Parts: sequence; structure tokens; C-alpha cells
Amino acid sequence: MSKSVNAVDGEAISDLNLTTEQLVEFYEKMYTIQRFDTETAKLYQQNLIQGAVHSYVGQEAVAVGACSALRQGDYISSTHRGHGHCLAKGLDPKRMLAEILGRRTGYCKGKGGSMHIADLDRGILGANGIVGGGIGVATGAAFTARYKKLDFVSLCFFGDGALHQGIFHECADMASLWKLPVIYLSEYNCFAEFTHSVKTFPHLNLEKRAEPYGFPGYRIDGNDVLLVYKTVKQAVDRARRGEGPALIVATCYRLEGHYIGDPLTYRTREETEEARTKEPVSAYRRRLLKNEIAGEEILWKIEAKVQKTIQEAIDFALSSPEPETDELFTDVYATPEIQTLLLKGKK
Ligand SMILES: Cc1ncc(C[n+]2csc(CCOP(=O)(O)OP(=O)(O)O)c2C)c(N)n1
Repeated sequence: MSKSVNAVDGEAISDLNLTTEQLVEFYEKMYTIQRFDTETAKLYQQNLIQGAVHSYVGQEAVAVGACSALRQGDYISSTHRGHGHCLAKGLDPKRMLAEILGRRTGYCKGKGGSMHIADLDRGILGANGIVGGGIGVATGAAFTARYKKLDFVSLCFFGDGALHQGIFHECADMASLWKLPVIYLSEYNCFAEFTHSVKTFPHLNLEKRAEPYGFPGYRIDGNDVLLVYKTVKQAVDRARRGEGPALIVATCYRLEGHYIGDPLTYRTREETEEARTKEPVSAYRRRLLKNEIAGEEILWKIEAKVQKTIQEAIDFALSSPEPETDELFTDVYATPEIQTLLLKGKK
């Protein structure tokens, strides 16, 4: 039942039933994610961001291909490396960056930060600092859809490291049994923290992990936004028909460190430079030009527009206020006992 799917070639683009506008919009979204995380890294290096930040640069095709195959009312759950997922699902870069900078205008009023951005109105059930945590959240949402007979699917992004977590197997078992409308999308970005993923799996046919649970598994080139779109769309359509879950393993390469500031002592410059030649944003740009879907002028205009959007987001976030101290305990789950302890510490 599991298989590896080949890249969509130039000719097959027409089979995808996407308009020129949609194809160009994929580029705009991928470029936005790349610029957003590149600028976020600079803000982090200026000590303007608390906590860790994990760059999504190199994985843009996965988020954009996958979220483009969803409807607005569908749900996603995300990871510690979640900026790209949230932007691809339609979040506003201004409020995203405000959240990352801990400002009151952010999606969680500045209390979630980079790893906990959520917006239920946009179907974002939350980024998640717990590796594999989103797998349970998305499976639970899919259970709601089935139980309440609601017409949405949920898609769960997670890393290849999270495939080692027991929660994947527990949820896969349950999702298959109840034919839940959930898509498990694992981003094989070649690393889990500071370890090459190849060193952690007994074999790399990871799509076969779907087999014992009796649902389809696919391994695809995650640098190819159209292939991601096509594969996720098939899985989503199937899930919406009530035929249950699917596992998709999208291979890509994490071009930046595990976190911003990672000294990268565990990989060679040559390896990264080799991966950079397959970098998905410029690869898709070349493909749009080659297939005459967009010309240079259109792409330059898009790039200028995106750069303006990101600069506006930076200005908005930097000029936004931090939360007031009397908001410390609103919208959080701390018990009264913990609140009292924290208040004592404050004095
Ligand atoms: C349950 C749990 N265990 C360990 C960690 C520490 N940790 C943070 S990121 C990470 C690696 C995750 O690798 P992967 O799932 O491949 O995601 P990637 O960072 O490559 O996107 C680990 C082990 C954690 N946050 N949560």
C-alpha cells in the first residue's frame, strides 16, 4: 500500500487543475515564508526575541503545497518549527511577528511566542514545543469531525524525529480503526536536533510505517511544491470521502541550524551547499519561468511586494506594546497556587 511518488513534470502541471494565478501564488507564499524566517533570524540575533526560534528555511514547499490542498475550514497542527505552516495557512505576518516578539498585538497576545502560535479562526490548532504533541491534537480534531459529522479534515505537520514517538503509533492505530479524516505529514528534513536522521532509523522507507495500520503511505520529494500539493490533495479528498487517514513523508533539507545560533558542528559546509542547489523556492521560480507560467517582471514585482510586507510586519511588531503586567494571568492555565508563587517571586 505504501509507495514513493515521482516528481510532477512540466507537462503534468496542467493536470493539476490550478490556475496561473494559483501557481504564481504558491511562489509568493513560499517566498514570503523564506523572507519571514530570514528576517526573524536577524531580529533574534539582535536579542529582540525571547526563547528559541527554529527556522523553516528550506522546507517552504511542504507547508505551501500542503496548506494549498486544504479548505479554509480544515485544521492543521504544527511544530516548534511552525512559522511556515502558519503563514501558508493564511496568518498575517504582522501579527505573527508581533507574537514572536512577545507583543500584545500578536496572535496569542504575546504570551505564546514562536513555538505556540495558534489561531482557531484560521484552523490553526497550535504550534507545539512538544515533539509529536501535534499528532494527538490533529487526531483529536479528526475524531471531532467524525463524531459530530462535520465536513473538515485535519492535517498534522511533524518532523521525522517525531516519527519515533509512541504517540504517532497510538494515533495511527486509532485513526485507522475509526477512519478519521487526518493526514499525517512528516517532514524528513534530514536532522533531528544535531543528529543526521539516517543515523536514527533502521531503514528509510518511512512511508511503510503506515502499512501495519492499514492506510496508505507515500514518500515524496518535499522540495517539489506541486508534488506535495498533488499528494496531499489526493489524501485529503480520500479522507473527506470517509476513507480514513494517510501518511506522507516529504523529504527536504533543513538549510539553517536546529535553532538560530546553532554552531552546526555536526555537518559539513559541502553537504549544505549541495542541498542548497535543490532549494525549493528558487527551484520553483526556475520552473515557473521555464514553463512560461510567469515572466521575470511578474516575479520581481511579487518579490518587491513580499519584501514590503515583511518590512511592514517588522515595523508593526517593533512598534507594538508588550503586554501589561496586570495581564500576566489572563489567558493562561496557571493555577491560583502557581499564580501566588509567581507573584511572590515578582516582589
Ligand atoms: C517530547 C520531546 N522530546 C524532546 C524534545 C527536545 N527536542 C526539541 S526539537 C527536537 C528534534 C525534533 O526533530 P524533528 O521531529 O525531526 O523536527 P525538526 O526539528 O527536524 O523540525 C527535540 C528532540 C522536545 N521538545 N519534546
